[in-house]
Amino acid sequence: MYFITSNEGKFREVKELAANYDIEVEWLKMEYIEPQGSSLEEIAKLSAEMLTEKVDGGFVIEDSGLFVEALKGFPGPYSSYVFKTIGNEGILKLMKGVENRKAYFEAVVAYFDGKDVHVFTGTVSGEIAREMRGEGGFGYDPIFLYNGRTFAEMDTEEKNRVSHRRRAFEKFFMWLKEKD
Ligand code: ITT
Repeated sequence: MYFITSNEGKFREVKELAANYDIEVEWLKMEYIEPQGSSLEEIAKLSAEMLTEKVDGGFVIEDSGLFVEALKGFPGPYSSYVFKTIGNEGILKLMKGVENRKAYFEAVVAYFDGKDVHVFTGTVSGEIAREMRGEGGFGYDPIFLYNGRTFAEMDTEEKNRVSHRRRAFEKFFMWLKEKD
């Protein structure tokens, strides 16, 4: 199955997750323009529909984001842009002196089977750390605390046990298996 993403970290995690279901995922490294939308679900769906025009056959994509409660859900659907601009330092700055550190990651998988687009969602709740910690993972992992450690302090296997990506892809893979 082709997984279209420009993000190597995502691909690495999904490859491992898929292996548990005996599914082989191939990386179609490609950057595509994300349409605007108010939710990740809407964006993932629209992106998949747009990509059906460009890619032959079935494929899967995933859109994800970090939602910080004290920032009213920011960066949410803008996570990619915010990461490229202000990054983790910027989020930590916005959160300086803020007591409510609650945040969650969401991942939305959109699968095109050659005919229709199917969507699967997963979330994981945690907190925004007070400083960056850890060398692993990617993106916001160094500032996302789960049970006292950041995602960047975990290896792929450990993050994959609890992550938003795991939860979304698990739903998708189970659905695929049941369908066969
Ligand atoms: P593609 O759209 O090409 O798949 P992207 O990196 O642009 O790659 P998203 O728009 O879905 O992917 O990602 C939004 C941002 O959230 C991006 O900056 C990621 O680095 C970050 N992000 C997504 N999943 C994450 C995770 O598991 N841990 C940390 N940061 C994550």
